[in-house]
Amino acid sequence: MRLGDVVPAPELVAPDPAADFLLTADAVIRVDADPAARDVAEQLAALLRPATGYPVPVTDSDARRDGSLVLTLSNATTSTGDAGAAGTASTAGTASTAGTIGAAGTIGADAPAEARSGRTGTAGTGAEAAEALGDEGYRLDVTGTEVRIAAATAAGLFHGVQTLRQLLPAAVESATAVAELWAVPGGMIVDRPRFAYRGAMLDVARHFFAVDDVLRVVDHLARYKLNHLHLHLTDDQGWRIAVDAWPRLTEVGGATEVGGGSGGWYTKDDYRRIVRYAARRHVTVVPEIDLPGHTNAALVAYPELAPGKIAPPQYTGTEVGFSYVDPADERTYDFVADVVGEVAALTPGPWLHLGGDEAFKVKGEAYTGFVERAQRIVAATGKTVIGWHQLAPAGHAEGRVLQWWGTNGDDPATAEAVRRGARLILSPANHAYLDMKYAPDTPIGHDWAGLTDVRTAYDWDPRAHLADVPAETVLGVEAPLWTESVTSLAEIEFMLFPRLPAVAELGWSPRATHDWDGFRGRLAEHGPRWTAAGIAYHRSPEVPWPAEPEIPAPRSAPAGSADREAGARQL
Ligand code: TNX
Repeated sequence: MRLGDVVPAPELVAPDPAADFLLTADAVIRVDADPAARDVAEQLAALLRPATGYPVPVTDSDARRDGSLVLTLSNATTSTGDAGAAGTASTAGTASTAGTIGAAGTIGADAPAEARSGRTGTAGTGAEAAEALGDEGYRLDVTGTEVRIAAATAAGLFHGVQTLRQLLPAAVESATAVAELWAVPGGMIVDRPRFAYRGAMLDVARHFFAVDDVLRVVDHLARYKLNHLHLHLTDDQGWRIAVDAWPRLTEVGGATEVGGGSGGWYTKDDYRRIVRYAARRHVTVVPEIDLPGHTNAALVAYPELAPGKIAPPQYTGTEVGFSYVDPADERTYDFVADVVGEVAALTPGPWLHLGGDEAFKVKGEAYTGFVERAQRIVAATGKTVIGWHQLAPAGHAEGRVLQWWGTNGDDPATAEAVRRGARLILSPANHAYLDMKYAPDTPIGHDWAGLTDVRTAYDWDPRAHLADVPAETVLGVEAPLWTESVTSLAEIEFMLFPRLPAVAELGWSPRATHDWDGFRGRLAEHGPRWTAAGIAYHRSPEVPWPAEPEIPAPRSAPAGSADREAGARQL
């Protein structure tokens, strides 16, 4: 591994080839006495133990004991390598150069403007450094004697751990112990995100996915420093979240899915489990209740919400745009208030997504009037509204965010909503929709927005994508996975990998690092990691994957893996 071979590309990389670190059986993690930091340390230990077979105890940083891995919230910079010294190592030649670090440890004037804006101060000293690292940044120092991750927050430490994970050999992803030299390339990384909102969406409505599948998707997000999981919880084909005041939503509305399967739904405890698991990984859950369209499952359960009060038939097909809750009936707003209220109460994050897309039969003022009322209902719960960009014509609500999913990059209604105060999440369907096929022969997926190979997923700029909107109104990016044709975890992973890391890099890395050739080279090294982690990915021909298998044999090799064993030292 080289120090810069990280996805998403770090902001600043200063390799020191003389300072490689070797993780050995006596490794100890020392961490500050802060519960959230301690939890990150425990997660690092849990990551290292299976593959290394080492005990990797976690201790307090004030314990009188050497620790080879150090996680620290305070004292962000009294680390082994001071930034000045490390800064003399040129970043030129690393794949992910985002500017250089000056001799005094300041982020150099040649760093990209966006990397510096609002981030004065140095990467090298005391409180200023912590401030420079922000809410999610971290600094990683690797020397011959220790690995030190410093950050202002536990989230920053967590992201630093994900970087360290990628700097270890691919075999670190193995669930069983393997013989390997656990070397980490020496030097320093200072890193922080370009955008505050970096997400992926999973549609659990078209096909239902069990809690454990969702947790694994959270792991995938966390690996690539994505910090939001948007769950599309309701649609024509199924209602997936329990609402106490309206129990038939799940009992009746949860029993269907595309293709006629038996569907499923999350109890409140299931949902809490997802939220908790995500929070530990510094991922915020964004629940979506899609209104007023995409509501057939709710109408089957409660015909009183349907126009004409007549229950429609269950729907397990894949058409869109035909269903809607009756915007002219007061009962509809009781329903919205109950559902939004219960979902908001279950959700610690600040967002609540109202959908709003493809409500073709609710037109003009009926639509904007419904949305404005629904926005007020959300605001009353203390949450901030997100909606698909179709919400644009409705009046502004404090803080609201529109999620752009168009394909032409030009929408006067959205630009006007931004002028009235809306902010944006970018999910252009022709780049960021992970349900699009990679190529004509991709066995699952759609092609209505075109084919999306890895380069297409990677080659766009969220800040410059939409016409007539100021760059600073872009909160970030999200990669949605709609699941009309996606039926299993393996299929989810096939669509996510390798494109999810491409979108993650757009969300995290400074624009100055953007380089297709550099990206695909770095990405290629992740193939063996995914294999070791049991992730079935799409071997896109655009990426120079190393030959598989690359992973040393497990301690007890499964039958038929004799060729894997060859060359691997058995423990
Ligand atoms: C459009 S994108 C939809 C979804 C479909 C998707 C399929 C959006 C907000 N609505 O209902 O699942 O296309 O790609």
